[in-house]
Amino acid sequence: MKAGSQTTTAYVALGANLGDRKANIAAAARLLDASERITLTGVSTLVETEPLGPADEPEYINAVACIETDLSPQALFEKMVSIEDALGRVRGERWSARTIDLDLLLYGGELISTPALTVPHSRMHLRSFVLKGMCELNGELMHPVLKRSMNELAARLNGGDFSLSPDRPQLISIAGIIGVGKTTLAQGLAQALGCAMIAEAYDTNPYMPQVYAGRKDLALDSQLYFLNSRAEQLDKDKLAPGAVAVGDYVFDKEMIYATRTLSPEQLASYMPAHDAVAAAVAECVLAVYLHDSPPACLARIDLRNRPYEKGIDLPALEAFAQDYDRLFAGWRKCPVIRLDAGRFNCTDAAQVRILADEMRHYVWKSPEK
Ligand code: A4P
Ligand code: MG
Repeated sequence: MKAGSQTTTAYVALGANLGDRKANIAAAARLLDASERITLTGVSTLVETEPLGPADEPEYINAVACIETDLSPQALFEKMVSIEDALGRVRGERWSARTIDLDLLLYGGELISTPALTVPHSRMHLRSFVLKGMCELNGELMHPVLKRSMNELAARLNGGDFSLSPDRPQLISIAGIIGVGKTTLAQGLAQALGCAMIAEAYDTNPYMPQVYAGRKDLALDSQLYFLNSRAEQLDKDKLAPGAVAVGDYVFDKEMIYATRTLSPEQLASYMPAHDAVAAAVAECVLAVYLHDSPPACLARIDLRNRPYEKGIDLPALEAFAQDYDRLFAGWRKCPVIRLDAGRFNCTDAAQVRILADEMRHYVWKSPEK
């Protein structure tokens, strides 16, 4: 590179699932570095990854390269295509197996949207095989559109790789313990996104007041009522593919509540009913885990003053908080946005709108008409 020239830091995703995959990645990095006006400054650890997309594809080796360049984004992209060609890339179907794939992830903080080039890469925030490499190279770097660090974006995926598909209902589920503000947030988000809201049938459960008043013998009826009403609301065949909806609960809370509130005998009767409907329930494409300290949630419960919630105490809320933490520690079904209700005000329309805008990048969006 010419001395004194202004350079930009750019990040390039490297992927290969044909031939000698490691050698192809190494050769691509070498060819980038050997290119005029490009200096390679780092390559992340090579990782072997399951193919995202069509089944029956060979596994990938992925990595991320960091470069300094004074080429324009378009010229850099052309150079990347010529390196793919030099390494024998044969262009077949989209997402078909390839000796090498080079994608431009970031070019400084620039936003580029042309027919040939979208930067930041439009799917990088959904792919752990990209974000892990980014975190190694510069975890604190901000995504210029999402305004979140690479570390934070990677944590949302918990090691998973996701793609957006119009074939699934675009269900966004808000999760968290009683009193944390799920319904308020779901209402605000549905309004900001201009989509349907699915509200838990909380007040209509005829058994709830008695169960809260100590009628343990009715716990199974109450749980089955919730199970059936949730399964009906979230039935995959009823929610339209591609349509966005926000729910104020995550279906998986069923098992948390069943395990905490049912006796072993009741749980044994409950499980077959659960398993019979669970498979027909639409899985969310995005979860929001709203959390707050159990005492703060208890204060909100006191404030709303529902008669049958009087019996809820701190140890019970703490137990549920632990269950939710455990659920999301192992969650791999979809990306999870964690929100601290102590800092995020669910009733602040401006804050909710910003969150809604961020969430649009995690749901499939119909092409502009
Ligand atoms: N394009 C637009 N923006 C960019 C950009 N920032 N970087 C256009 C690169 N290309 C960009 O690319 C398809 C079109 O995207 C081009 O016309 C380009 O102008 P391509 O490289 O010709 O074809 P592709 O790679 O099959 O498609 P695409 O959309 O780049 O697919 P992806 O997103 O790269 O996915 N699973 C694992 N585990 N690891 C992988 O690396 N990669 C893919 C391909 C699928 N599954 C994978 C992996
Ligand atoms: Mg590509």
